[in-house]
Amino acid sequence: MRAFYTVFFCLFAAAASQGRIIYVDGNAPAVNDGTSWQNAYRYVQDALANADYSEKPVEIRVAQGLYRPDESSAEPNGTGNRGATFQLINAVIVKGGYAGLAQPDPNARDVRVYETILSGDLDENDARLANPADIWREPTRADNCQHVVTGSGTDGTAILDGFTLSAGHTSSPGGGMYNQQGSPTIIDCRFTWNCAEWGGGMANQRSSPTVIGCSFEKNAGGGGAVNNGGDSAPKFLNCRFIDNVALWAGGGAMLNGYAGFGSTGNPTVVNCIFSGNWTDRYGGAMYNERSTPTITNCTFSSNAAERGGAIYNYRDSSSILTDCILWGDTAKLGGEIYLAAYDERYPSTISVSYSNVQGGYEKVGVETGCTVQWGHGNIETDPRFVDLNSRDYHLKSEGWRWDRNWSTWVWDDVTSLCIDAGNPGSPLGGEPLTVPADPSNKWGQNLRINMGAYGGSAEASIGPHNWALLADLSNNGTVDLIDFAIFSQDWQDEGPEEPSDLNRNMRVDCADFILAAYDWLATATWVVSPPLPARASDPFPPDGAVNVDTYARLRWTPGHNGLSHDVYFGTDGSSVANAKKPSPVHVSSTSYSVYDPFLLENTTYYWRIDEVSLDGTTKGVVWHFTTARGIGGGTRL
Ligand SMILES: [Ca+2]
Ligand SMILES: [Ca+2]
Ligand SMILES: [Ca+2]
Ligand SMILES: [Ca+2]
Repeated sequence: MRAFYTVFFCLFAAAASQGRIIYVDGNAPAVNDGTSWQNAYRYVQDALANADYSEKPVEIRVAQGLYRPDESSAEPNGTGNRGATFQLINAVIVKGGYAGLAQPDPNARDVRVYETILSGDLDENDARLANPADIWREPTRADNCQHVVTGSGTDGTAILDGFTLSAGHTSSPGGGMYNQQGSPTIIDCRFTWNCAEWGGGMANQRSSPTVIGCSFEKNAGGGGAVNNGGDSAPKFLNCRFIDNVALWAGGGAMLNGYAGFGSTGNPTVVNCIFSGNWTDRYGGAMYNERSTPTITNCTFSSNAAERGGAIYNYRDSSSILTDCILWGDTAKLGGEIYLAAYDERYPSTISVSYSNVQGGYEKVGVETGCTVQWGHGNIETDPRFVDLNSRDYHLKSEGWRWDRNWSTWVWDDVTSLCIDAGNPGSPLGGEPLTVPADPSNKWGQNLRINMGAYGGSAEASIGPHNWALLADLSNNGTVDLIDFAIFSQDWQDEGPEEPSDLNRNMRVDCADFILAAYDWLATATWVVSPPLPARASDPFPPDGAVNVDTYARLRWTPGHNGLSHDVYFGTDGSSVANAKKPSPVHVSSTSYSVYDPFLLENTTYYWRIDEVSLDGTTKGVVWHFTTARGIGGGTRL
């Protein structure tokens, strides 16, 4: 799948860039024909109009600055028409982020440094807001254009690359971008402060755009950032969904399908981060209705809802989660996942495997008739994100971890259990096998794909040596009969991403079994042996006591974690010291910390208490005492 995106992207990017280039720069000195930076158009609409009747492919380069869809050379002050929109065109790539005439090299490109904004604020009067939940009723937005960009009627050769889309505002779907039967390619764009009834940032109706490397921040609507309906099957790869809010229905970041709106939305979501999205309804990050999203290598954290802090599946929905992390989301019901039924005929399901889900299987909210398919390899443990405050969801590692602030590989004092814990049969994708500072893998080793948004990417953390085991299919830290059972289930299966396909050649056979055999009965380094019980102490009669009554009973203070006590007792000190079960001096195994011996007068006895737990035995020290010379002659204990 990852390879597909790369090929797809390169193909069309290359094709489009071989055609003629049209230039746009709002700072161009005069109204021009767009043939060079010096002769650049001032308005994006002029370039689109030119491209529309030109021989394809065409590339449009847009310099930094702000562009509105109602402005053109014919209407330099804008028409104020709320229906104005930037309509994408097949075989036309529109690229923002150029330095333009403001810099010595106008072709210098950096989409963040030379931000190129497509804005729906036609009257330039939008009030600044702190909370995206306030956009909907904000009067200064009522005059904004409805869809900043429209991709309707396009295919993947219509490409938008490197823009900020902002201030779209509509009581219909798709404030930032609306696609009706259109499947454009959207790369490296930022959707922010857009608002719509459905899909504040983007709405897809019978549309399957490919959305790569985009961020959706602080958009609002039913489905705060994105709504997918009408059997749309868009692809979201390497995207970030941050602080979006669903004002109704739910899906702080994404709403797939909705009964009042139309059929289903079945997106493929890979390597995406969902953080800080919220709704006081259902699905902090994602709401699914009659929909089947496929979610792979994604991280959900700090999303919030009334039900389903991360994901809410309703009415005949079934999502498939693999290699994901759902941690730190909150809801009254179903902190991470909630499954709701419309009625008994339309239950919903979710399939989860090789994922780290807070609360685990038990905390999934499940209504009557709904089912959780809890697959192999799920774990529940602190994912050890680098920093929650700055939302750095890279995974800490004592091997190597990508530091996004310094753009270099560093290491931490702990290692995330999500590293090398993804599906063993999944290709590593873009994960590095080594880092430049460690070409021979002295400090790290990459065996399997990681869980979370950076799994399968060039920024995937590398664990220390022997951190995980290739054949630990159950992710419990050892390779044993549980893994063998999974292996048996997969035996002779063919196809991608079978967990037991350890050499990842699409077939589970003897070659994989040999790899599994290498790991047989091995233990991952992170498996810490449970503590043995503490030693028994505080003997009674006290160690070395004399003149002890022959009716005395032995007592001691049990060691912490001890479940039972092996009592060794006799008159030969070295026998008691060295005895192991079975032995004549092993006189009792008891859960009580008391033993009633038969004692003779004037005799020295030796005893030892071993504390026993399921994890092992802690041998005690040898104590001794001596009994009194005659009945009644000693101290009554
Ligand atoms: Ca406005
Ligand atoms: Ca890995
Ligand atoms: Ca295992
Ligand atoms: Ca194989």
